[in-house]
Amino acid sequence: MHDLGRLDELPADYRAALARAGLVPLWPSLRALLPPGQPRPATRPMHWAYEALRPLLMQAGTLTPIEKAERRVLVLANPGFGPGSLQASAAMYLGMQLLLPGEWAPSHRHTPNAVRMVVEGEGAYTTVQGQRCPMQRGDLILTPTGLWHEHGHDGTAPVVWLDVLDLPLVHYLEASYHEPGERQAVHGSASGPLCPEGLRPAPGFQREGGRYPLLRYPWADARVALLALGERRPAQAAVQLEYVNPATGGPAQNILGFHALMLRPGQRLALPVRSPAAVFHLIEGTAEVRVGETVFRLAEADTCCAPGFTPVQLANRSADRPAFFFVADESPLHEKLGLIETRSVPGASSPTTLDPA
Ligand code: GTQ
Repeated sequence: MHDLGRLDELPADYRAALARAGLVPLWPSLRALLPPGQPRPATRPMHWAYEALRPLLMQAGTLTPIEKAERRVLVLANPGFGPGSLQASAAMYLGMQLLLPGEWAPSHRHTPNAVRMVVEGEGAYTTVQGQRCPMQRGDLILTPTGLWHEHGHDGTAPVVWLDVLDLPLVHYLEASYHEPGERQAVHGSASGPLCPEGLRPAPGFQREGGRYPLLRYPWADARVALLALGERRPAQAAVQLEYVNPATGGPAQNILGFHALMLRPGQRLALPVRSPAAVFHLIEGTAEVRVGETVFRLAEADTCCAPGFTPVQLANRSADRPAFFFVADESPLHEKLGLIETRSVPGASSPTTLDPA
């Protein structure tokens, strides 16, 4: 492929005239905008060890009272987006949030969708649109776009959770804002799954706020389901559950997708190369995550991210215990935009898939 003309090859007076007219020549930027063969993601493979992050988060607990923070969060910032980055990938924001006993993170609602993956501690809860969602380790709690939410803590030790939001995308679209609210009246508890597998609420009998009938996905249930799936399908490599919206059968939220994945003892799993970026959070066990040429060793509560179009391999470093991951990715967004791509792993012989249909 031949080189295209550069900006500095153009006469200075011509460049100045273009700038005055609000015009920019395309050709110096064409290859960066449309690189050959595949995108050049800004997202870098990154690993955030909980052991390193935790003391800094606890320090934030003494440095900044909740009233001065509203949400006491350290953002897992991907340096690929420059210093001061507030994103993990193009569409995903990750933050570790700390709530101390007795603290209160006041009610608000906003346009970005959020989920919480509970990392440590007992006794906290999120109230979503009047539904009280207890927070236990590994639970997934949804706060979809536009729903009121606030966090409280009746326990005795710090509670930490991982926030996953589509904030970078919504902000890029100039659609991000929030509204502060009053403390919510609680009129229900989202303490268990609404329906067993194969059943879903019939229209007219849905809980209030029927677009999102399920707001809390308890880890205890997901873990049991993964173990059962692994046992019943011994030949299946990827033992994986998707968090879905029982009202639609589709992804739990519109923009980001969420899965729970189990690696059998000693298992190594090569994931298909896909267009969306992905985040891997180790709920339980000990694991290795290989992202392209980069290898991360994950301990419990560690988080890492992988750009799209990059081979990812997961491995369980334990020979006798399963490992459990929470996976977040941008696949619902790519599906909706018609951009989703799955490619063969390099070295494999099957052809590149450009059209998932
Ligand atoms: O808990 O509502 O990490 O509004 C970032 C923005 C958490 C929250 C974040 C938020 C929240």
